[in-house]
Amino acid sequence: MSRYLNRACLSVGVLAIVLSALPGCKPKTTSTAATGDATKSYVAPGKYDEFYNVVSGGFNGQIGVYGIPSGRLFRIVPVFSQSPESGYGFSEETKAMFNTSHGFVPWDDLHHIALSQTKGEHDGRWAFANGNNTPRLARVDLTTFRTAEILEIPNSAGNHASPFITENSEYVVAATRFSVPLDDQNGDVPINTYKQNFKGSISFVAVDPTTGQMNIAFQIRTPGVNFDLSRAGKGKSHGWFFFSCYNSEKANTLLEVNASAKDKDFVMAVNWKKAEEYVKAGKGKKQPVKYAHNVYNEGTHSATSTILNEVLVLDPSECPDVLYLIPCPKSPHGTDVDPTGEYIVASGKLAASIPVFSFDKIQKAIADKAFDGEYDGIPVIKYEAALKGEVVKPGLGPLHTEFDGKGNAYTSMFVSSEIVKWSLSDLQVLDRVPTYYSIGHLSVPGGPTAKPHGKYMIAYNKITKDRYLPTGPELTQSAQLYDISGEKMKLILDFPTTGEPHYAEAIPASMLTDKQKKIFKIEENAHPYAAKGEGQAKVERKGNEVHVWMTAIRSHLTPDNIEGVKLGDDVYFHVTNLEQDWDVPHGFAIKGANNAEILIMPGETQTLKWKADRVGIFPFYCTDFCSALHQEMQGYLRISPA
Ligand code: CUK
Ligand code: CUA
Repeated sequence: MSRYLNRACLSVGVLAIVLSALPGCKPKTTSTAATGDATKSYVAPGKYDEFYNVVSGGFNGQIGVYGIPSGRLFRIVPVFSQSPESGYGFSEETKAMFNTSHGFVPWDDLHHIALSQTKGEHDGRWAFANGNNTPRLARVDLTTFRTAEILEIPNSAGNHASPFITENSEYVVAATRFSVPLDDQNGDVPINTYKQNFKGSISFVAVDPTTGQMNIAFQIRTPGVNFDLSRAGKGKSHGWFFFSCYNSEKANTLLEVNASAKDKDFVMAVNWKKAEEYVKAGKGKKQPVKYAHNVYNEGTHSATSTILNEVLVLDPSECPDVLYLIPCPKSPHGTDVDPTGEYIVASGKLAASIPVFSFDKIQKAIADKAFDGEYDGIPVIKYEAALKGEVVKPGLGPLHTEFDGKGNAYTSMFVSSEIVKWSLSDLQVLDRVPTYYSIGHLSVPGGPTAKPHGKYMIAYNKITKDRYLPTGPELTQSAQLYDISGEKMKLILDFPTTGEPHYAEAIPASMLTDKQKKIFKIEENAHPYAAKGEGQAKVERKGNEVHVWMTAIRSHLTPDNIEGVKLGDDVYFHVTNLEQDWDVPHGFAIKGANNAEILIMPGETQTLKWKADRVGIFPFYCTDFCSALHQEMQGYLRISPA
């Protein structure tokens, strides 16, 4: 039981409450109370889903791509994890994606998705994702569903409050979950000197509007609180970010008694437009620090990794009017902004209340200096001065809120295992439905944008228990689909998911389907070892390296008899897929190589490296069924004594 809960990124304090709320944690008998018309999730054979659901995989480091309303899984996109299936992270071209300032790190904990936006609406270009452990950000290209870029985040110790995005994708943010001595401080300090030595930091990562490439525009150094989650303002609040922060006590051990000693933690409001002005005025200091920036190039079909050496840091004590704090009930988790940008919904997960702050009131409170003192030099806005009101009797353990664009909000309740629908205008609860069990995030298609699509809502639950055929102690994860088109929310489908989904976004299928048929033209292939026709296939020796320029086309690999390789040689199989039909990959594997396979998309070149460590004959073959003569796509490598 505790294993399941520890897995969720909810702090330990909530454990006690959950354990008491789920007596003995016995599975509830399956309820049909909220069940709606299951045919609404039915997508007939051969028909397309209405939405793509881009779902974080949590500890599997991947993104799952599902169809809504069917719940069918289409793709696993490896982001922060190697994929022996595609060769991502194993091929010579993609290994560099896992480079960091401290070496090769082929795993991370991926919690959140942010789809790119233009004018507050999805634009279908990129999906951003955070690496929670080794602080990193990734960008996935939605025309290929492949990871295009990974950026390491310096001055961070866990990139949880990330990658939330502004309404024109100007920035994604990356704020540190753990406060630590930052990179330019001496890190070798007693842990109990947290209060003096531990700091936080927020990175504003600029997104190139044409290429999507990320670069850290500036960082803001902050007091040593723990940043949990964030949302950008939109519409009237565009120019601001809102972060939930816990551990305002700055305790170095987060037993409940310490971390939640105070009644209130904070929402931090960050005026990033103002911060930009300070940057323009030359306020920031360049701090020497090392971090990796890895980019996959679609011309050379290869990733390159660059180690960057400095970052611009703003000190808030020299930049007034950028940071403000708003008190928020115990250990706020989610902080979400409604489609108009006026309401900021925070959730104190150890509380049974959902405070709704008003952007207009926050602005007025700042103008009137309606402050309740300072916290590390940052003005604390009076709770009542910022508050529109609290949702009346919402339930227990509020976490995350999404919106339907019709004036309603939907908040996940981890402890009471339900979703509560409430009205943004009068904060009255309108409906509630159970989830099975203990929901974390929820997702409404377009829910975090200015124009939600409504219609469906997906719950990503933290505890599976009795919902599916058990598969040993490791159960599948449990997502649930609700129809929210009417007044009452109705459960219409359970579907299993992989990894541990946290956040997800959904986007209308029509925005992406036509973009998928991208063809990498063979004549534009700029890979240094591309064989652009069978006539260019060859075997070339350079010292103890053997480079095989190989081509794959239905239905042969060329060359298919390779001799002259000696024991101890490094053999590079550079396989170019000559196909120009967009959906015909070939695969490549060789007997006994201590590597993976590679999958090569049409027009691309990928390289599998193998040190010849045994004398003999080694068959190789195409691993991906490609035609009636797929089985005939094979050949032999001969390794002779040195
Ligand atoms: S978190 Cu997992 S349930 Cu990491 Cu966004 Cu809230
Ligand atoms: Cu090529 Cu199978």
